[in-house]
Amino acid sequence: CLMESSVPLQSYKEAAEWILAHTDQRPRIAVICGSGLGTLAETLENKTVIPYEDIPHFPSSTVPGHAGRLVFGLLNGKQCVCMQGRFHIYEGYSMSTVAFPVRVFSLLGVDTLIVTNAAGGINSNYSVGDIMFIKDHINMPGFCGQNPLRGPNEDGFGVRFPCMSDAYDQHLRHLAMDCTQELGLQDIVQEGIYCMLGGPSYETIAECNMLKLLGVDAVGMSTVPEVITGRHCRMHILGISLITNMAILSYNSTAHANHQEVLQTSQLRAAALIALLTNLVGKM
Ligand code: R1P
Repeated sequence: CLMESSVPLQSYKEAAEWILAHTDQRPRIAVICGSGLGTLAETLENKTVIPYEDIPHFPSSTVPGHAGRLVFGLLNGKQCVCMQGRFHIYEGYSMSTVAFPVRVFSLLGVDTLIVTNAAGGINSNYSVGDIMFIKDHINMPGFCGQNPLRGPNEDGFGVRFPCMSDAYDQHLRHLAMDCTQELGLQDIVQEGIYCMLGGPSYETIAECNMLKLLGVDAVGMSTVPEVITGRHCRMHILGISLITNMAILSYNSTAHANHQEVLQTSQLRAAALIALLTNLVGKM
């Protein structure tokens, strides 16, 4: 098992103070854009764009489809901050480093976190291009001790033993469901369980079948660290997986999972997701 190294409290504070000094915008909503989903940030009005490398202690994005910038601006009239690019443990970051921006957002005054990702469909009723609202997750790396809250508890952010049975806000999920009806997207919407694996190798056929047995609907390599950290500091969370490819469950399949396919599907559905989030944020 990997050891978790916790981030010093001072680093969060210095990052937040730097950001507060570089923008007048004070959003209460943060959006983490998954693989290939960063175009949402382009649609904000009155943008302030801050590259991650300018912010003290901020990690760097190393994955294609993750630009590595914070974009502040108005989405449907509401102040938001978008992470155009997230961090993953397979990049070599600890869980707490992956979730570093979430605590910084909390210090900025953010209380609602929308987390998006590209995921592989495990549920056989799903299709490529489906939008899945996450109702629960499985922290597979957590089974061997990987958790962003590992290490001394920061009482200023939250309690030592946070509850996770309500990690994904039901009210936000229902609101998002209403938006999909309004936009005529109901036929491509699902609600399910997301499982995080460490990556970067995609799942084997045996692993996919195991996840199916466990009741997993979609699998990916992200989201869980940010959600645990966000719930720890009492944020309301909406999780959205875009099903960018179907997991390979049969040894007869000739398909091969690849990041190009993931990015292509993201591009295909970017407009629908942008419409959904724009509509939703307007209702918040
Ligand atoms: C694999 O194609 C990449 O897509 C997903 C996986 O987690 C992995 O990083 O990206 P996001 O979860 O960041 O959307």
